[in-house]
Amino acid sequence: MEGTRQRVFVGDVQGCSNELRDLLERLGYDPAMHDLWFTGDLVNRGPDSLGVLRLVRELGGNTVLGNHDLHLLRVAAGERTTGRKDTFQDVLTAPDRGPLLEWLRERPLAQGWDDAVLVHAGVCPGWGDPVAVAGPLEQGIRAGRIPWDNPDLRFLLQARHCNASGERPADDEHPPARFHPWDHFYRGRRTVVFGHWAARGRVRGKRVRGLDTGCVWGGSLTAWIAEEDRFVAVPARRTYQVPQGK
Ligand SMILES: [Mn+2]
Repeated sequence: MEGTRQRVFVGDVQGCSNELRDLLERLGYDPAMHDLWFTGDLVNRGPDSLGVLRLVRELGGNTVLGNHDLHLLRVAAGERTTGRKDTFQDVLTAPDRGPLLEWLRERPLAQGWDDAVLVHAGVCPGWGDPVAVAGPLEQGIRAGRIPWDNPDLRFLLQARHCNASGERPADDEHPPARFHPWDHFYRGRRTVVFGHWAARGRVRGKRVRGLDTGCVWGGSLTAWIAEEDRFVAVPARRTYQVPQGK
């Protein structure tokens, strides 16, 4: 593949800047050769949300928004207060808070290529093109009106299980039998790259690649190189959070 640019997709970093550096070194990351994309949730729960945002921008990386990224934007806008487990205070008090949050606010919710689609959590069974679904939601976010209660936004950001109609269970950890992981119903042509589901871990399905391997929970940080259909991972240096529901 020499001479061909490669897309490198990285799973949920959640403030694990050291592991991100480890992974980039393992990949031999080269901006002249690689397009760097993230599955979202760059921030929160981990030790260095600020460092991750700065690093991703310096590297010329890009991301779709995750639920934690949007939570940060809502807190910064005064729409929400921080929770006990939030660890992004470093971003809120940083001297470069303005440009970092502005950059984050302008990230897409879905990004498409001829052969792939990147979202944070999932693609709903009823959707045609997830990028078209995301468009108006992105416009709202950029205009400072985060449509938090919009079911399409919730699906993009938070879905794990759903039924054939795209409805999500009340309890995503112990769903009734008619509910399955959302990709069970996925019939699209393009490969969906996603994160958000650390408990499920790495997924290699038919036209689906899941990359959240729970680095912040002491798992690993995983990348998928699209042009080689190859996973690369580095272990977490330590367990930053003990799982007890997110
Ligand atoms: Mn998430």
